[in-house]
Amino acid sequence: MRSGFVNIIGKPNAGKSTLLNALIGEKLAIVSSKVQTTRHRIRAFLNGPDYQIVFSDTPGVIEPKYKLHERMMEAVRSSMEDADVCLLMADIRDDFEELDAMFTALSLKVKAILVLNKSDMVKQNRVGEAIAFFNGKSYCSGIIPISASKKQNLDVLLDKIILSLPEGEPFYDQDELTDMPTRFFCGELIREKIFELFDEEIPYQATVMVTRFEEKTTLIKISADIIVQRESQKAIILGAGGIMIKKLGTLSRQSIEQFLDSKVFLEIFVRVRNNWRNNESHLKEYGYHA
Ligand SMILES: Nc1nc2c(ncn2[C@@H]2O[C@H](COP(=O)(O)OP(=O)(O)OP(=O)(O)O)[C@@H](O)[C@H]2O)c(=O)[nH]1
Ligand SMILES: [Mg+2]
Repeated sequence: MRSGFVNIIGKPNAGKSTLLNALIGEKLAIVSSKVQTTRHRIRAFLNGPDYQIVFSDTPGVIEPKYKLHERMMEAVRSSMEDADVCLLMADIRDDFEELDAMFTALSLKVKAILVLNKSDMVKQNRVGEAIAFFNGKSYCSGIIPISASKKQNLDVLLDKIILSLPEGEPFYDQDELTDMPTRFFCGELIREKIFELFDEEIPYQATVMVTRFEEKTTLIKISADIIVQRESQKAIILGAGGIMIKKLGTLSRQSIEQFLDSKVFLEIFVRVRNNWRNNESHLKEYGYHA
């Protein structure tokens, strides 16, 4: 039996969350075309006949600008500390020198597999160039080109991961998929719709907290707060005559219903908390623990 922690680390938007979902076969981590979508470390388990992999998706590595960013980078650091194997994830179109500088700066203490994602977007010779460039780098014990969204070459990646795992018994119950509470994922699905529906700064000024989760006989009742930093942002989320919040509510409810495989009654409130991204007690309240 092999088991261990495999943590996915890389720049924002590289496709880390898409990979987690593809490997697990469930949509657990939210995905968007915008950077800095993921804010928490998200653990998910993959069980095979003779292995258990505890994958962690993490926020993209950035230079922190405010306390929320610092929390996000703490999630990355904690993932680096308990990893048995790191998946260093890169968009294969990114600049190799820049990626190299970033991966070197991480000073990883464990084996890392370089995962070159979005290979579906480039010609074969780019893959060859990447392998030639990264081959022999000190942090790199293997290089695997994949497409997370097209699920290409994931079997090769998985085989390589399993071979790199230490021997040991499973850490978690084999019926479990994740150790995060269901209500967390419901909040995330609402946040994903905010990323989808609103441009510019709004997704970055907002967070979501599920305040009620009640399983009734025929449906699940969920209440959630969307927290923004200013009244003007609240007005944008509500939209003229409430048109945007209505749209957001419908889309969120549908995706939560799909996730929970149940009928859902969803109530959303928009609240303004000045500068919540820089306020310790607000961050804690909204689930961004130190
Ligand atoms: N063409 C292509 N697009 C991909 C692939 N994998 C992910 N994407 C897209 O890249 C974008 C970012 O994907 P995410 O999975 O959210 O990226 P991430 O690394 O988790 O991003 P952060 O959470 O912001 O750090 C989304 O629009 C995905 O659909 C891939 O293999 N090929
Ligand atoms: Mg992500």
